[in-house]
Order: sequence, then structure tokens, then C-alpha cells
Amino acid sequence: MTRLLIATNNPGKVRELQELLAELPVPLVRPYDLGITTEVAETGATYAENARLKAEALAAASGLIALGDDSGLEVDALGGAPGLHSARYAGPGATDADRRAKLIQALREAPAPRAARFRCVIAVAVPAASAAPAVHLFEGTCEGEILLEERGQNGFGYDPLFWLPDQGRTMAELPNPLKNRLSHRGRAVQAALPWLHALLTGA
Ligand code: ITT
Repeated sequence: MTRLLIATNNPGKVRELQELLAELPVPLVRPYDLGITTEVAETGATYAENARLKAEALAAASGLIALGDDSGLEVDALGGAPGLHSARYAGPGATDADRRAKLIQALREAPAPRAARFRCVIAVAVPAASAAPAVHLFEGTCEGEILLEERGQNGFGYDPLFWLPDQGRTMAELPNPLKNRLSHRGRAVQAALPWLHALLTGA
């Protein structure tokens, strides 16, 4: 049976993608489930290029349709940083908490509201017998502001600092289903779902 490989090693993304893709008619698998330990170097100049690199590498390693996610946080007062480098913002081996601490430090002098947005590009690579895999891209963004103190325990990454003015809460204070509806990743997956359904059902 066809399976869909979630081409990420980030446990927060895995959980959200499992929830967001639950309605698809095929089993979802992680690289870990297949014993695949491929580390993809994120050498692209855009989210789309990095998402494509992840999806293509994991489709090649598994022979399965693979869905890669590249995402990041862009803060206007920092000229769009950490952006494409959001995962590497506090250097190698750093934790989500280290990255949040660095962001608070960088914005210490910046007056509120500190406008920011999360971006996500999802790439789906479909292996082909005698050609390079076909890759399809879907995007989502979510606008907000950066707080200088953490609020909330849900989500992952920069969520406790990402304030949603319309909700009066941070992303880490939202229940999972609401984050999945409003977030950059939720929006990218919503854009991908009709196409994924058609692909996986042969419609
Ligand atoms: P993979 O490449 O294995 O998918 P990664 O963590 O390296 O995992 P990225 O290169 O896309 O993923 O880096 C995204 C960074 O932005 C990372 O530090 C995340 O914690 C953060 N991030 C992405 N989506 C987020 C979300 O929904 N909420 C909070 N932070 C998020």
C-alpha cells in the first residue's frame, strides 16, 4: 500500500503534520520508522529550495512519496532574521529554549509591537521510475508579534514568544487544533490537502 513519508526530524513538526494529515487515506511514516537517518544539508537560498531538498532526499532514500517542511520566523526589527536560519539561530547543538533566549536578547531594545511572521513551505516529492521525482510546493504564512517573555506550554520552537493579536494569546497558548487551523504549517497543509487526496487516491 502507498505510504506517505513525513520528511522531518523535528518532533514538533512530526506531531503537527500527523494531526494535519490524519484525514489522508494512507498511513504516514517517519524516517525513524524506516531506519532512515539521512541528514539533509539545508543549502538552499529559499524555504522552497530547502523544503525541496528534504523531500527529494527522503523520497530517494525510501522510494516513497515524501513531504518536507521548511519553515522559519521573520522579525521585521531584525531585518527578517532569523528567517531561513531559524533552526541554526543559536548555533549547533542549541535547544528551542536557547533560540528563544537569543531572540529575546536581540529584541531587548526594540519597541513593541515587534511585527513578525512564521513562514512554511511544504514540498511533496513523488518518486518516478526513470526520472527525477516530481516536486510540488505549497506555502503558508502567519502574522504576529514577538513578546519578550514566554507564555504557554503548547507547540514548540518559537511558539511561546509568538503573539497572535486577534487571539489575545501566544501560539503556545492555543489548543493544538486551533494552532493547526491558524498556523503557517496549517495553512500550507490546507493548500496541499486537495492535491494530496487526488494524488493518493489516483483521482
Ligand atoms: P527538519 O529540517 O528536520 O524539518 P528543523 O527543526 O531543522 O527540522 P527547519 O530547518 O524548518 O526545521 O527550522 C525551522 C525553525 O523554526 C526551527 O527552529 C523551529 O523550531 C522553528 N519553527 C518552525 N515551525 C515552528 C512553529 O510552528 N512554531 C514555532 N517554531 C517553529
